[in-house]
Amino acid sequence: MRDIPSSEITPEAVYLSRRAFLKSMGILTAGAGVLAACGPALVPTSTSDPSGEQPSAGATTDELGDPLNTYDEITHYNNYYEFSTDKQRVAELAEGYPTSPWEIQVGGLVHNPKTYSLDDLRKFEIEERIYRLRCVEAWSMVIPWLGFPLHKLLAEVEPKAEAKYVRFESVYDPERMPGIRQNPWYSWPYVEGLRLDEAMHELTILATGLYGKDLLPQNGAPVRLVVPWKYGFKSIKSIVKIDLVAEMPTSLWMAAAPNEYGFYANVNPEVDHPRWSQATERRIGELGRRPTLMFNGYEAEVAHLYAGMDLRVNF
Ligand SMILES: Nc1nc2c(c(=O)[nH]1)N[C@H]1C(S)=C(S)[C@@H](COP(=O)(O)O)O[C@H]1N2
Ligand SMILES: [Mo]
Repeated sequence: MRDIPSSEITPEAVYLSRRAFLKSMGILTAGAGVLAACGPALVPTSTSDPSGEQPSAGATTDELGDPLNTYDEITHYNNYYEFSTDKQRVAELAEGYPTSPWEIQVGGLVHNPKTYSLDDLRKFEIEERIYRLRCVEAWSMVIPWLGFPLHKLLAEVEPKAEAKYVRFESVYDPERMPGIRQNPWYSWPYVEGLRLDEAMHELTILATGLYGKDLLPQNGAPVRLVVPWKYGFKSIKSIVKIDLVAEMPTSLWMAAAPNEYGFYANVNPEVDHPRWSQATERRIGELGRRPTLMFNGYEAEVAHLYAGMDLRVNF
């Protein structure tokens, strides 16, 4: 999609096919009014949906034709170990978690280190991206995110030539996060990493919302990473720090169990987890199981990043 010229005079056919293409990829700019420059765009207005209404997104399916998960499913079945290891309790424990004001410090091997406020993040053009999220535990959802490509933020800070990886850190707040106190053996704060070319890929986004609304705390408000071709644990929530680094960062999961969770964590039906098969998955809301797709169905877009690599070694 980077190669599509944005010339001033776009013939209608080209425009329509571009729209159709972006739509087929689940990529369309959010409609006017959604996270527009005005209003408290990144500040959640409430932590529950008192009306119980199902909000709507720009499409009802992903590009493969599979339906979106409901807002209730996406906001009430969560992995966020800082709050709880019980997926169905995260929403209540995270309710009211303060996510404004917020700062992300972006630094390390960059020419222009910068601390981003919520107002700074609101200046990026927000797009809707309908992505599959495939957890390493072999369940999955289809989620209509709002966000912007991470490469746009990285371009502003200008990575130095020595920068080879990006390291992300989540907020560490044991006073307000009972899961940190209950699981002290993990190497908090939650840390994740990407190779720089993975971080620069057009599909890699910083998400600020879903279903046309700002993120709720349980989904990683006010801003989290989403890398759709990798297992869900790479999509780190509630980010406070991003560093460009020379060496491969050690993630919380690599530190916890290096034989089970590698750095790459690309969705791969042929490389099983030591304790379970990754060949199939349970789509939340469906009966039975469905086959897991190579790179979670994004093989055409990302396979070139791993050309010549042994994906069993680099799991
Ligand atoms: N900080 C932090 N980020 C996290 C996690 C976590 O426990 N803490 N869990 C990860 C895992 S395992 C998954 S599957 C996704 C779940 O995202 P969701 O709850 O928004 O669906 O978040 C990821 N990001
Ligand atoms: Mo996960």
